[in-house]
Amino acid sequence: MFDKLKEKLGGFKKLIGGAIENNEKAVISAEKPVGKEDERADTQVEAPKIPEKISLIQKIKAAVIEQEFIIEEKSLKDHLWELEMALLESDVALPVTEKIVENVKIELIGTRRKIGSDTGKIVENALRQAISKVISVDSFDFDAFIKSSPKPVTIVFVGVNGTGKTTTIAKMAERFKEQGYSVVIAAADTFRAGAIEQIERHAESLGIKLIKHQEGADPAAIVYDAIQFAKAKHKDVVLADTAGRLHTNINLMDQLKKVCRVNNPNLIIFVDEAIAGNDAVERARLFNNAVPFNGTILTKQDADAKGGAAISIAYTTGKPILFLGVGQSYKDLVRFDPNWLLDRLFE
Ligand SMILES: Nc1nc2c(ncn2[C@@H]2O[C@H](COP(=O)(O)OP(=O)(O)OP(=O)(O)O)[C@@H](O)[C@H]2O)c(=O)[nH]1
Ligand SMILES: [Mg+2]
Repeated sequence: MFDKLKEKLGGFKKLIGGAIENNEKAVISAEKPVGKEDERADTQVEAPKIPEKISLIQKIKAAVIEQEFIIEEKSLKDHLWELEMALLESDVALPVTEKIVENVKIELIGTRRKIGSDTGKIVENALRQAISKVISVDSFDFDAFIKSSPKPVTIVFVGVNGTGKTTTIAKMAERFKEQGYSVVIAAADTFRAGAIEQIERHAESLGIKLIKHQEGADPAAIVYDAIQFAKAKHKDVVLADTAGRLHTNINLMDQLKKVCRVNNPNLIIFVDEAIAGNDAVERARLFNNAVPFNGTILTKQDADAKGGAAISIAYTTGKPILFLGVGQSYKDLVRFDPNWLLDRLFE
């Protein structure tokens, strides 16, 4: 998981750490200033954004008097460009890449560092902060939301073909069961041949009630029936499977809008696969325009070395990643936590 991106960030950390150390050496070997006490006050500049230019006297004062040095943009410029390339090669979307590079600049340039401090750590912290800012969108507490919502809670899963919606519903059903909730599944993919049988097999092996109609039936009616059943039998959660569809298929997108309009679900979750990289990010944006969703689940993270979708999707849609699918078994679902991802990237 994330191996490629991890390697690239590690490379950047070394490169830029070296650049900072060279910068530090250059400052230390510079001439001593005619240091007077009152000049020190001049160097107490405010917490910098990205300063245009740092004067030689400021650098020397910081280095000699205060045993600090100031990180400058010119010593990092080439490496920041390499960071940009590395992020783009890892399928991080362009606006997200630009934001991360900008954040790294803000974190590093113009800041004062103690001479001799661990440059690797300094760069790592800057990168962590920079990436953290783009992946920590809205801190939606999924479990607290379910707990506090009137029951039944209805969740509709949407996305393009084959991304893992049905498998994710089975994983979620298992997770809800473990938390003590009763679950009903609505087999609302009546479009793809074999889809009803597929979700039926999952429901049977999980011991969960499935509401189904025949192939070709109206998916909105199936979700409606499942909600009525859940109300009558005091079930806690309704999970609605829907057919995979391309955002360009107007008829199928209209059908999905109808499912949501008729049933007014508590949550709509967009499911896509991490390995789709930038495509997943773009699809998320387009689905969100058609059926505004509350969050994303990224599947097949176990097969994705690049990590670009996980980094980009929340920032692009403004909606949080809720879970990651990390394998094909029911247990292979992890709550998404920005720190979990950052730890994987820098472990
Ligand atoms: N490695 C891996 N495979 C997964 C994961 N989630 C789903 N899959 C696999 O992806 C394939 C498609 O999964 P489905 O759940 O059928 O996908 P879907 O979105 O419901 O597909 P449609 O109904 O055709 O749109 C299956 O072979 C799953 O086992 C995951 O997290 N990791
Ligand atoms: Mg499916």
